[in-house]
Amino acid sequence: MLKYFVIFTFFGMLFLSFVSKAHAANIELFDDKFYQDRSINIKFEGNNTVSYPDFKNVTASGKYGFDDKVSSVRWKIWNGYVCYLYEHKNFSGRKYALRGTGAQPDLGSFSDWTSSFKCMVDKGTQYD
Ligand SMILES: [Ca+2]
Repeated sequence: MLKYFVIFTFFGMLFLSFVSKAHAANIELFDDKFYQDRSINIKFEGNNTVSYPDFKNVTASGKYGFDDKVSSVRWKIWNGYVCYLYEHKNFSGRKYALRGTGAQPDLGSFSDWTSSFKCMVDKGTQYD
């Protein structure tokens, strides 16, 4: 009986870890192009999301303040969610959308602009 319990628990844990991985998001924002210099790693899972209303108050690689710094980004976001980099604090101004899995080594005209960040349920590209 114990044997079956152990086997059941093992596969249960395996299933749970698979499900939680499938519903996890991981976003890395870097100070310099090509994923260099200071960075922050943003993670969330389940039905939670994350928001950073003002990058002046964000600590990146141990140093306080990350406003108008982000120049490259790597991301993995599960289906149905979108994350935005915003030009101004409190999620305003121009925005840059992240969906699915991707990497942008050079944000180009959006480089050194990001002042806030938010992830949410994706309502479609018409809101980008
Ligand atoms: Ca800005």
